[in-house]
Amino acid sequence: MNQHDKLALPVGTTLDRFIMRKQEDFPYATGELSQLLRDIALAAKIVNREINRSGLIDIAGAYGNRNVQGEDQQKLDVIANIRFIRALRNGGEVCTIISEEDEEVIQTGNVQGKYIVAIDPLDGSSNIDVNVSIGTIFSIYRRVSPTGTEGTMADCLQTGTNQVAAGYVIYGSSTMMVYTTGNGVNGFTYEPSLGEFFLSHPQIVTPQSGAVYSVNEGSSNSFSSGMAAFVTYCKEANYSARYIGSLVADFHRNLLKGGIYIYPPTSKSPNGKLRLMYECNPLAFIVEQAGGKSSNGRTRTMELRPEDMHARCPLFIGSKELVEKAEEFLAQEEVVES
Ligand code: P6P
Repeated sequence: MNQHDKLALPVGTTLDRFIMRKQEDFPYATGELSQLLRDIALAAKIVNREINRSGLIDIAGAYGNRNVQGEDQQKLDVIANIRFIRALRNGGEVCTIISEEDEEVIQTGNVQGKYIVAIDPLDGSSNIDVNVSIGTIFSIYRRVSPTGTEGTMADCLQTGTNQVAAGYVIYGSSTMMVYTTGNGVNGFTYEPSLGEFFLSHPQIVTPQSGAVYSVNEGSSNSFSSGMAAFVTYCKEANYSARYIGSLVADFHRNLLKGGIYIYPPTSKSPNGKLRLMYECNPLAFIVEQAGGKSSNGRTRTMELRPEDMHARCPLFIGSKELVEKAEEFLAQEEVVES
């Protein structure tokens, strides 16, 4: 353990200083991942400003296009996508990007870049016009192909266990960036007047259990018997139902207070609605680093093999005991139905 580990960095440390000090914990670190994290934070500051102004200038509302998901693209979706791609391209560390807003991979031209980024630039964007918290979710992988060439599909379709970093930005009552590089989870709160993120939630550990379940019960007619049984269990245990309809907001609350978020298979979304590469895997990395659990109801999220960049998967994520309880109910349905 070097001297830095002994000195847990104090609340109020800037994100820049935190990244630099943590890099010193890795003697062979060359600073590229540190720079990449800074690039993401810079784009987040710019997007934060656009979001905060969106009510005042005409950039809220639908863009008139539909993204690869067939969802109405909101103007801020497009702006956020442009901002993050530009920051990652200009930063030079990323060779290829997977974005929820783009059907094809984005080659940045940085053929010497060692990293791949999978990103949902603005998740929950349907909530923009009603001033509900929204978020950015990102995963970072090291490329497996040699530098000097464009990133390949093999670089992009890695399992979540290969992530070198993951994080999210929540644009809420305050804006926060929460991320992990595999050594715990830390949260930084943005001070707009200073233009800085400051360490506010060091070494986040999620409660092993909780009394909150987050699922859209409007889809309950198409829940499996095991899923329906788990929801009944939660009601009989007098848990609170909390569903904001914005993944990052629901996840963040449950991470700090305990609880489970579920997007199960439904008749409308037989594989669930959420995307493995830039929604489920990054949050799974974070929750595991915070002592929680994430699966598709049976298999650990980060071990799911991505069939394509925009593959969907069911998501059961949050406090370890609640995820395991939900998995028990699903396992029982297999026994009953087999
Ligand atoms: P539903 C937002 O579109 C999103 O991707 C997540 O942020 C959110 O949790 C989920 O979809 C809401 O989906 O089908 O419950 O409206």
